[in-house]
Amino acid sequence: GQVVSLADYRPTDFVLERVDLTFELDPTETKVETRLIFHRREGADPTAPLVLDGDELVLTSLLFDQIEIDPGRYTATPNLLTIRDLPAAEPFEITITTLINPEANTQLMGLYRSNGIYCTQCEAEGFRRITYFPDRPDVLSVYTVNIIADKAANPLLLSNGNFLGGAGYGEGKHFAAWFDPHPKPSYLFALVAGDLGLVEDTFTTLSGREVALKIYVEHGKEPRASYAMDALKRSMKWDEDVFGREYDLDIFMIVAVSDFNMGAMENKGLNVFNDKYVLADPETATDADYANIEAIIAHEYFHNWTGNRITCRDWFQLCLKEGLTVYRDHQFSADQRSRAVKRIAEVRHLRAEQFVEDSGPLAHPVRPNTYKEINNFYTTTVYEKGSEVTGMIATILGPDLFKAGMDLYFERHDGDAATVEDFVACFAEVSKRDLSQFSLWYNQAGTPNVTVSCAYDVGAGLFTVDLEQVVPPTPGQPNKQPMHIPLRFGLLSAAGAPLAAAGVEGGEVSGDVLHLTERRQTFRFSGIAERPVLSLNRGFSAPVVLHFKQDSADLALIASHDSDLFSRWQALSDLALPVLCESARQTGGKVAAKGRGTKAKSAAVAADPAAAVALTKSLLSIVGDDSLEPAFRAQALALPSEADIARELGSNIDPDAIHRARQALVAEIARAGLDLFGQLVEGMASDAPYSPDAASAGRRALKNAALGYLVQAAQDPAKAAEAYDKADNMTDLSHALGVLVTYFPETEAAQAALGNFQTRFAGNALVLDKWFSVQASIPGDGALARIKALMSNPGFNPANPNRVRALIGSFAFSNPTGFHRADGAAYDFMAEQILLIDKRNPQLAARLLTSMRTWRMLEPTRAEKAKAALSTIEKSSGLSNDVRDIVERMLKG
Ligand code: DPP
Ligand code: ZN
Repeated sequence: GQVVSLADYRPTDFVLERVDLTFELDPTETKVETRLIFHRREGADPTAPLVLDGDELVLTSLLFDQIEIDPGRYTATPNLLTIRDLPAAEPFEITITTLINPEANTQLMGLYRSNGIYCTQCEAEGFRRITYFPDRPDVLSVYTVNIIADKAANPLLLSNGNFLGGAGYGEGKHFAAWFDPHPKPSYLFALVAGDLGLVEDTFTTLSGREVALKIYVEHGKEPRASYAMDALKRSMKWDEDVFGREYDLDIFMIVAVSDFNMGAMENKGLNVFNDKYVLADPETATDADYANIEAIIAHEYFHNWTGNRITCRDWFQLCLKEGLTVYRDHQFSADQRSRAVKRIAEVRHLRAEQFVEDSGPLAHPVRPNTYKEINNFYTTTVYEKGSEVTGMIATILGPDLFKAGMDLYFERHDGDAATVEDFVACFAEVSKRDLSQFSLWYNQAGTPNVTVSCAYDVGAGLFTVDLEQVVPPTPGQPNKQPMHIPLRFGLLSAAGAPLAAAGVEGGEVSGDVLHLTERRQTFRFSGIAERPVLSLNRGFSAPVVLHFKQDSADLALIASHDSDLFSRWQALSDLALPVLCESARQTGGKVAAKGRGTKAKSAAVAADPAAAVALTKSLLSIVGDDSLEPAFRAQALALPSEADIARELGSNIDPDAIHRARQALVAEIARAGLDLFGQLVEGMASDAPYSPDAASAGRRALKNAALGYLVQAAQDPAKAAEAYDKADNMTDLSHALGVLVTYFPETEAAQAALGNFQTRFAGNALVLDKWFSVQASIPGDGALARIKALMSNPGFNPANPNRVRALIGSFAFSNPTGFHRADGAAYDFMAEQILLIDKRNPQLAARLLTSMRTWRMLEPTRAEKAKAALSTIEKSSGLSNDVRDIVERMLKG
């Protein structure tokens, strides 16, 4: 693949005035007629040819101003159409006819078929698989779309914008015409045709316009779309209330399809969703599913302003719409649910995914400078770190100036294809702050490490905080400049009360935000009457790794008294991680297969007895504190994950040792908290009918977390089996199944539950994904054989991305001991699977391949085996650009 560079950006030579598309739909031979009206851009080279993108296209006719074009004036390949001798100034019309095969389109990019439904996915470069086109986000145009199709099979014909009209078309066909008045780039084009059920509602906007809301799902699934509809209406209202953004068409449609590479797509007026993020009812969806649906419905809706009205100049600016829109959907969810709990979940996810990406071979800036395959940049760095960067702007400016900056951005750039610079300039302007150092967050990859040390001088009443920041080298960026890092903080007295300083020197401190801008910086707080405990990076105000050796007593104080719930959770985590790491180091690589449990158990506690005791005590007191919301207490009980421990260790990773260390600590806490967990399982239970609201979900989360500990303390599946039998909603049912299957996989109880679940939900693919996923995640060497057996289960369909992610994805991403088995067999299996999947769906293959991005952190034996498997992939012929790009970057250096 070719390297595309940000530095090479230049506008097109031709301006596209309008687009008229006519589709004659056919499963294998769809005819697409595209009429494009262009004029040469003022100042452009008067002899420059028109160069249009294509991808696997077949050109059947080409007209210039309605007349067949002279063959000497153009060159067509499946990937490129070049037309020469075009007018210097006046507008002209190009009419292109292509033939495409939706049924054969297994990449799920462009126009394809999902369960008999025609649908499209055009971001980033799928439109060029439909017709030759200037397929780049800075080419905005208005579209008219005519769809002709067999009426019986496709009663529904949809595209962007407003419905113009429709009629019969002879021979059992009919047609529909749509017009989208809002200029848009081709990646926001959408077409859907087929036979679907409909759920309808309306929303009245702040200016009093009534918008028709339509959600299309497979027939019979309509009742499962009501939560999505509710989430949509709440999203529309919230964007008006919080960002002053009103919807701009008379109709907003969502179509749920079952074969989809991403979560969903924000096409103008016609969102297409992975049905996993639309369909929910208590019997089939978990609390987490409901929360995801709410977040993704909101995310795609919010794109209407951040992405569609204001789009990206080029794909390097992807974070401009994605990071910002993730920030917006996070704020929405925080307002709908518990802000602190939401923040904890976000940070867990950020660390588990983005920090890992940022410290490995795939690290790249939030705004990359180059790419070989743009599909590989829909990453957690662009999305989640992009959101964090937006959040830091809000932290630095404060809510009022942040709002003013957003308002300016919407006003100034509505209708534009904008850049990150345009965005940042709005905030610099309203705040009169120089944000040039801050902009390094967009351009420098790598998670900053901030080392902290404190000193207190009782005589002088002076508290000194030394900070040092180091941004590690990342691919292509060996040397880094210091960043502007906004750290929220507080000082606590020994009793846990806030301590105020009389003054501060050494740098900017505004309100509760300390601005670290130098490589090394010392902040001196004066007038401090007693030794304070520093609570730093409250709310995770900056996405950095703190190296701050606070002793267990200080951490315990923060855990029990901080005014910031996030910090309380973080302190617990900081108490747990050293214990877990030390224990993993001690048992790593030298424990025989027999007797692991006992050795590990003693190791967990022996590693640092004081810390282990402080942790257990703090943890149980938080979990037992009825004044705290149950969802928060459940987060506390979740403990750092195996991936968290691996990241903390950083190198020479032995996933088995990490697993043992974590299990030992779980056992220790289960033993110490036995009575409390018993009480919680009873006390958090409810007889009320299921409701997905945050408070009810929080109670279930705490109950289920406590149940998990209880079952492990007893080393007996009976309580989980009982919970499975009693469950009256999918949250409780799938949790009980998970506990049974994860901890007691070979028992009769686990097998019975698996059998029951499979029978009960036969025919419901989304629920069976949970059945595949839970089995794919069972730890240990037996996992690989289980995966292979499950692949021949009739419910497994390798053509459906959700199924592949549920089985192979869960194995690779969520089963460290199974996937990283010491003999490397799972790496070889994954290499085989990647090569097979790549033939069908390169995007999916490339995404699965990133599961091996941490290979260099593994202990040497595993690392060698992982490298060999990656080399096998690299040497294979016929790799897609997607997989080639990822495997080459992973092996480089
Ligand atoms: N559909 C994806 C998202 O909304 C890409 N735009 O993030
Ligand atoms: Zn998005």
